[in-house]
Amino acid sequence: MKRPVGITVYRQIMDSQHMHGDATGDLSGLLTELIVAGKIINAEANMAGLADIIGISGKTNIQGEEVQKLDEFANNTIKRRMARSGYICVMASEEDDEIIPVQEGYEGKYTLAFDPLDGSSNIDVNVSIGTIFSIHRRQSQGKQGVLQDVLQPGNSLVAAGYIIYGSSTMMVYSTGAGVHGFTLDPSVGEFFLSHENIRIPEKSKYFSVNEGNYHYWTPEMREYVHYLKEIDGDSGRPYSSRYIGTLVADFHRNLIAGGVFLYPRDCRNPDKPKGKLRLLYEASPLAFLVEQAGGRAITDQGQRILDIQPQELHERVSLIIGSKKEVDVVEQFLVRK
Ligand code: AHM
Ligand code: MG
Repeated sequence: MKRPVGITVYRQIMDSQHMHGDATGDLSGLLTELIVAGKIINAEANMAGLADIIGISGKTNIQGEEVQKLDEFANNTIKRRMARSGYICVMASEEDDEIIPVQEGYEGKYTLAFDPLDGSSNIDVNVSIGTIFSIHRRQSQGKQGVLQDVLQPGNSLVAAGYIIYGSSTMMVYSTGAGVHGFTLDPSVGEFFLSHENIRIPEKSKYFSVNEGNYHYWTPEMREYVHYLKEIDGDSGRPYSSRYIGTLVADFHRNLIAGGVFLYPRDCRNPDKPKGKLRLLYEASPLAFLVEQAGGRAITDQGQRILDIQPQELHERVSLIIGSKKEVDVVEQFLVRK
């Protein structure tokens, strides 16, 4: 049978490293470690449906332990691999309250923030899930990294991306020179370049939002979504709705097919309206990717996501992200007030 001949993700990473004369190879090494972690998580995700019948199949994991929940497994896999990689000085994960130190003697010059398994509510129902990551250069001088090293805005990201475990497994990343997508060929265990220099369509007719929250939104947001559903052939309305409930999957769909994803602030608590998604390892890396692909990402107050200076590790933010012209329209509704 014919095998795909193509550029592997490793080749692409090495090629972009060679374009930077001063590169030491650390970023390439870091991305390579993440890819290995992604492959391990992918293999486990493929077994997710078997977890409950593990007794029947007689399977235990490699340490002979009881099988862990998939999100815990993903978190532990990344932490263990990265703690001794030598490329990072500190980590932050959605699953850990505090920053995660690396092993002594292995401190490197980057930082890593990640959501080990985004879309956890979709794990048990066979819907796409994914790992999202953000890489910054360290700022502190000491041995171990500190909180300030991970509290950096998206505009100083060195690299960001995700691995999506779906109908096929893909890795999408950027080091600031375009966005590239690679598809895993499970028969050879290799990611091959399948989507070179991804450009998000400028316009589209799709929107992704949890409309169940409609009555908790601001009037501007309600007006906008109402507008999308009105009939107006000239502007292509009504738009079609697509909502998976896994940020990385909704984002990926819109990145390829065009569209706008919205998770506005929730006014259930009117004194302190908040977004749901996290800045450091959800909004910021995807904002970096979307801008690299020609799209936009803002808050529901019109601020560019990449310009937000994080104040805390698990800070939440509202997110409007996707095709440039679609985000422009949302912005017009927001500033109408
Ligand atoms: P998680 O990190 O616990 O999986 O939560 C984040 C997820 C996102 O992937 C998704 O966009 C959002 O929560 C869906 O939220 P809702 O169920 O409120 O629509
Ligand atoms: Mg998440």
